[in-house]
Amino acid sequence: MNVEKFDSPFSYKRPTATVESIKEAIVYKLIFLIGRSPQEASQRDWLNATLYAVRDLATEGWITSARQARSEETRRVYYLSMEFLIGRTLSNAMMAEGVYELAKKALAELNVNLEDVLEKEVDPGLGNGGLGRLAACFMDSIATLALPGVGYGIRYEYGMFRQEIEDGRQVEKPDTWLDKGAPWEFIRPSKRHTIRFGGTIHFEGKKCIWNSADEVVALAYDQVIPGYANDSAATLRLWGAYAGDRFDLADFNRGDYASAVHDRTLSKNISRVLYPDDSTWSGRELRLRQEYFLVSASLQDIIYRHKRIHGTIENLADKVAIHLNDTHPALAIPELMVILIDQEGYEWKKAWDMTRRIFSYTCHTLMSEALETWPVEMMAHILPRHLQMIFEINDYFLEYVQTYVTTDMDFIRRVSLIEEGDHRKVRMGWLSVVGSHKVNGVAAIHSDLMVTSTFADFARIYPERFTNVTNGITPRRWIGVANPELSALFDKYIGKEWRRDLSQLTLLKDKIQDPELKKSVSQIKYNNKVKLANYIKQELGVEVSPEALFDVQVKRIHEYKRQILNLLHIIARYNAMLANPEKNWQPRVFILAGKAASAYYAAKQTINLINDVAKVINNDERLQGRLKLVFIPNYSVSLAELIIPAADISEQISLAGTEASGTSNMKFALNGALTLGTLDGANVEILDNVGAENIFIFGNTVEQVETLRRNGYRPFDYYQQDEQLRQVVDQIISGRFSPNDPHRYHQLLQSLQYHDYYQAFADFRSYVEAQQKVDEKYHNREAWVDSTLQNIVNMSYFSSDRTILEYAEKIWKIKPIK
Ligand code: 26W
Repeated sequence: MNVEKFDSPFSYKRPTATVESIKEAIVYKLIFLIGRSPQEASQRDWLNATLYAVRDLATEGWITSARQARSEETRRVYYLSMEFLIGRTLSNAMMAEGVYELAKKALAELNVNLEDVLEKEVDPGLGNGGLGRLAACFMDSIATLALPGVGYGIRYEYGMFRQEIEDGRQVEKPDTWLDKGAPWEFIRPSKRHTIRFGGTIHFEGKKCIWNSADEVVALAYDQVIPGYANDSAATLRLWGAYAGDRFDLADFNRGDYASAVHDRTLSKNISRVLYPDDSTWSGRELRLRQEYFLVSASLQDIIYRHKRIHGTIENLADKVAIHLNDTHPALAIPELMVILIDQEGYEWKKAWDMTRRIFSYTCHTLMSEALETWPVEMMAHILPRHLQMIFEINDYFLEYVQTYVTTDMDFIRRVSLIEEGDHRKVRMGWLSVVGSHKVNGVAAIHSDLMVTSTFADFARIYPERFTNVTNGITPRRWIGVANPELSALFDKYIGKEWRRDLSQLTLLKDKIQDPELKKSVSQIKYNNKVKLANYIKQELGVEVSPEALFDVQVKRIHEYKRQILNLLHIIARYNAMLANPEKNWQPRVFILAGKAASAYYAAKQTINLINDVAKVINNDERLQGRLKLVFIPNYSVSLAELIIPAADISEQISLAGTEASGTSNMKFALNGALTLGTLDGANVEILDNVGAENIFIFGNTVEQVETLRRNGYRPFDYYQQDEQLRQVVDQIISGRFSPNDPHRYHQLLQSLQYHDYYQAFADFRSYVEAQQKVDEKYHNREAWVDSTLQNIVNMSYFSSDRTILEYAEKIWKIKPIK
């Protein structure tokens, strides 16, 4: 961009990208912002100084692109999400600004090693899993495509817990990510909004008056999301609960110190933790308050900004698209209605038309039990006006259904926004569908199943509303940052454009038989395995050989993802190796990582079992090191960046019909791992893209799963008929892996044997057979590397740039900033 950056008549020192100026900038930041001399600076000081210097480079483009977007008065998207798993920012930002090598040299001249410094950066865990990481990939693509978009989320003081393993068991420790400061953020003291809760409502004529009972202030913390090499950036605005005005000086002066800060503590609790424990009423109430906190602050912000640009909200629906990342921010729908009607004086029907034009919603699950509901009683207490509005929306909607669709009372009961019963509940999924003009699933199979299962009734009412947008991942982070050697190889063969346009990977197809290329690809995989092996040795004291096949399953621990199926096979393999030690066994390292929700007993037991089995296997000398099992604690974005590029096999073994999409499956394949998976989520599309010879598919299909369920799934039959399976199950039950506590896994195994909803035993045989095929293929290393390359070159479709362009065109109707 060569235009004048700031047209007003003032001058300032523009940061430039040369080794000398970066070096100067870093030292300047170190001395004047951090207050340290280069002689005394710690690694963290250098990290922060570098971060500030690089942030400067991104900031100018950020300010100018924001100004440009305002001046164009174009339609914008606001992405509302309770989770953003951004990961570390510095490497990615240096690459976006094109200064990675320069900064490395600059630091080297200061006797500082960039890689060491990068390891010091905290990785904020402001999310759980796929949904949060997807939001982060989307922000990266929005910035890189220069689309007018803002992400809104919550600045949790404690993110996802830090997972420690003690005696094989998960222990949750607070994640104090803010202790080290948050150099990447800009606090916006002037951007604050008051969020109201509780109280009562009454009507004055037709007008509803809400007298709230308490208030919390939301304060904005902005983060620049630099676009890749485009001098542009997007904004991620996170809200923190602010309690500055909640300090009671009178109490304090009286010596009542506890009362003086009591209110402060209460209001700050709102943004204290991600996922308050949902096993208690007060924990769930806090979560509801958080969701409203995000929604109310963001909508006030959106409307304030809109009025400042346009001077009216008459054209709000033309200029604003608001996207709901799952149902968590669904309160935005009644919130906008309340603003339009109670504050702006709009007539109901007109407000509703505007609302529906503005909102769109992505569903990230198929399991109906995962769809959020809120007790009517709780909502009445915390958000009485919104509950009233939801009733009004429901009346309007049900009347429409009765007039135009059906008068079948059963149907009406099913689609009502209120679930009837002793404890009435508000159905947030239904509210999101009714209040949006588009609803999408996140992979082809998921979107198909949505309209035939969870949302079948709604697909009948609004067939044109449902659509698919298959998830994607950003190549900047998942190759650029995570796999520098593979990036350099791509650069050498096809140039640098793949970072901005992943379809460039198809250029590699012509070169796929080049022996030099094949050699490099397998050498790079090996090098990445060495790095991971070193980490495992250092952190866990377990020796693993990079010559072995690395078989990896990293994701939240959940029954539907079936880590237990993985484990059943590992034990079966262990038994087979002991029974036949002379056989030419393919050495394997099984690697698992992931967190279990703190109140999820079965998931925590699974972690315990993995570690118990690991202890036995890793210490059994009869195996001669040919089988290893490691559980890497505290899975996070930065660990994913280390683990994924080192994988040979990517385990995607959820029960068909349960994993909405999965996104790590895409990251693995793009980094050259072969998928071992069921026909579930995005695995199906990965199969379509890479071809059946380059993927290992096993297990029952969605149809077979349903048939089995309909006819009564009897896991015990599989147990009886499959000798290998029976041996494994008997061993676990008899305490083979937990000799000091032989009954430890009774309950876990009982449910697998008698009423496993996720049908692990049913897929066991076909999984074991697929694993044998993996061994055979790995034996022929040539063929393996060919398949690796086929995976890499066929991943273009899974770029989040493609995903975001689909959202922009089909759903948000937005265009890039000029
Ligand atoms: C109601 C509370 C709640 C909050 C978060 C329930 C469930 C969640 C999950 C952690 C949401 C999640 O991460 N879903 C994942 O979203 C990814 C992005 O679309 C998909 O690829 C995964 O299949 C899906 O599990």
